[in-house]
Amino acid sequence: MSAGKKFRQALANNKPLQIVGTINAYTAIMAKSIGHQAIYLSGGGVANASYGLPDLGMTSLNDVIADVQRITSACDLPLLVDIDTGWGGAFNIAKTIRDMEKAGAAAVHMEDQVAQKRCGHRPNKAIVSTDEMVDRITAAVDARTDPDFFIMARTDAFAQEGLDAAIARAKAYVAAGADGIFAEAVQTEEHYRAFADALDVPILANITEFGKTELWNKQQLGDWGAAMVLYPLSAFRAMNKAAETVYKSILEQGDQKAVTDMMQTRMELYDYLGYHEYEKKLDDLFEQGKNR
Ligand code: PYR
Repeated sequence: MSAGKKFRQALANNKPLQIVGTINAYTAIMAKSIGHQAIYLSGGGVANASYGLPDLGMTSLNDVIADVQRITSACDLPLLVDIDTGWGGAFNIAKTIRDMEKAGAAAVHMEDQVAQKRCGHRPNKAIVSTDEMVDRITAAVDARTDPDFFIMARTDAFAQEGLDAAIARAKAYVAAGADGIFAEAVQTEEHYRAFADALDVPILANITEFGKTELWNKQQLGDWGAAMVLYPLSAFRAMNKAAETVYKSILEQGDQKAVTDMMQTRMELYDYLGYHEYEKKLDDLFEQGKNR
């Protein structure tokens, strides 16, 4: 089954589908093992975690593809990838879609911000015209080879243009072939319901912490018409806070005894990796070698 088909099945089977950010291959394995059905690679996350950069359009297709490949090699859950603005004009966007499919992504979201983009929950975003975004979507949809590869349009228009204009844009994006709509930085039940009522494609709610949206429960969001709930950087933020605490403790205390309770143990680490099966395989291979 193609990655795109898996994503569509997960969407059909979960109302709404929770999609958790997995900043690397190991956390993707953990998310699957815990029971999640779909995972996410955040553009901001790649910039921050893999390159030490802010989410300001400084990473490229190849930067993101490298992380996509690592994750899809290790985990077969359907992966939704943030492709920012698609990284260029029509031919660049076509290449982005083909490369994402080849790298094993199941779905992407592409936004209507200008190339010099910002985090969706920050002020002073600028967006391109509806026509320009429609051209981006047309190029993306035309380029996909797997008809199930899921192409989501993200609109950042709510912050600048308000609800009605954002919905009008979303309608134009769906008419151009978008399979779903990511309504960025909308805030209330009224907003979610308005998007869901106006459109007959799945709507994504981005429940990112410390942003413009409250941490609504998936049950509420599902009742309001959201088909997908995204937690783009939740685990990453927690990992960072834990790392900060550990680094400080080692410096201040001279050892790590005070923080071992908050650490994953060696065995827990190994269990997610199937470490012991790998080791047994190695032992078996050496045994066979000896007996030859
Ligand atoms: C990000 O995490 O980068 C999003 O765009 C949601």
